[in-house]
Amino acid sequence: MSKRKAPQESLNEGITDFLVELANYEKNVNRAIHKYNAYRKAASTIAKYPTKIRNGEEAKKLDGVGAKIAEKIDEFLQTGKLRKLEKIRNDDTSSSINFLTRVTGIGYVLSIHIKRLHSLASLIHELCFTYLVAFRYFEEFEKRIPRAEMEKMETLILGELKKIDTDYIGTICGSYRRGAASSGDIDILLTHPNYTSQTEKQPKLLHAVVDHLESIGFVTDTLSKGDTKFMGVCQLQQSDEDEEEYLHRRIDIRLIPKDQYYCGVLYFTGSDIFNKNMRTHALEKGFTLNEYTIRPLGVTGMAGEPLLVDSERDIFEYIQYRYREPKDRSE
Ligand code: DCP
Ligand code: MG
Ligand code: MN
Repeated sequence: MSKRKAPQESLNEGITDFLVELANYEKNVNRAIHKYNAYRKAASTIAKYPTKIRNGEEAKKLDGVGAKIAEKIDEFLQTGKLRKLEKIRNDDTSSSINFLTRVTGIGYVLSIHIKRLHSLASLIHELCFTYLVAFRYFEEFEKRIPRAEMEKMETLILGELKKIDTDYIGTICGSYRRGAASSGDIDILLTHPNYTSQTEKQPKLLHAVVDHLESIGFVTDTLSKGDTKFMGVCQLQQSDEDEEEYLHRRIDIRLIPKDQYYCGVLYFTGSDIFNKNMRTHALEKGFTLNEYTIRPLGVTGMAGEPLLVDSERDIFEYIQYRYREPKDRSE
């Protein structure tokens, strides 16, 4: 995987950072997905802008930067901060909602309980436990994971997978696969030739991996564990050459049927903006694409049977989209 750090990347970092923070606030706290998209779009345009932005007026000429965002850019450039953001950061409710949605996946805990009709007592138990784990590692989860540490974890995880069963296929997706210099968490996709959308569910394939990673001390805590998705905490063990101890990191593991694996890999490699653009293009070409399948749309707009997919490239080809390496999928 290529090591990439464009020199101009930090030119307008102050601006893109505050836009991304506002985006996450709108999504997680206000559930305002349109505002989230607007901030993300502006951030992504500005990130690619080759020179240092001097004022809002200059930024407004760019795609996706409107009057309101331009105003915020002016305030930020003139005062070095943003009152709106200061207020959000100081508001306990919003920062804890933000933190909990991002880190613990409580929405996911709720969804498995609703699907399986567990008792209320076990829901309460699980939520409390989730919150406890999240708070225990609050500060560690705020820190990004350097690429070198991600590489170590990739080697360890893929090596352990083969020890359990050589037929497992695993991919570390997310920002790491896109070549990012640092990542917020570890996103692992897992599949096995015995498991397809035509076979029974096979939670054992997921649980065997989680249990094994726990037994070697790599997975330290569980936030939630379903049939196909595990959310938890992991930590690399300190080795003799290492000076300092590694931090606890958020880890997500998803088990995906083999025939849906590459749609999954594509989706979980992102970025979210790239996914959105690719889905829009797919629709224009008469296909519907999601994290599981790609299906042709009939004249009535009804989706047909899933198409055969054996690589990410297949998906690009179906919709006549120029193939892009993961590192070129920021939007
Ligand atoms: N994803 C998406 N839409 C969402 C959430 C996620 O398309 N609303 C996809 C694209 C992401 C991938 O899932 O790249 C993984 O989600 P993460 O939140 O872990 O995002 P990243 O790995 O890209 O960034 P980070 O380094 O912050 O973890
Ligand atoms: Mg990630
Ligand atoms: Mn993730």
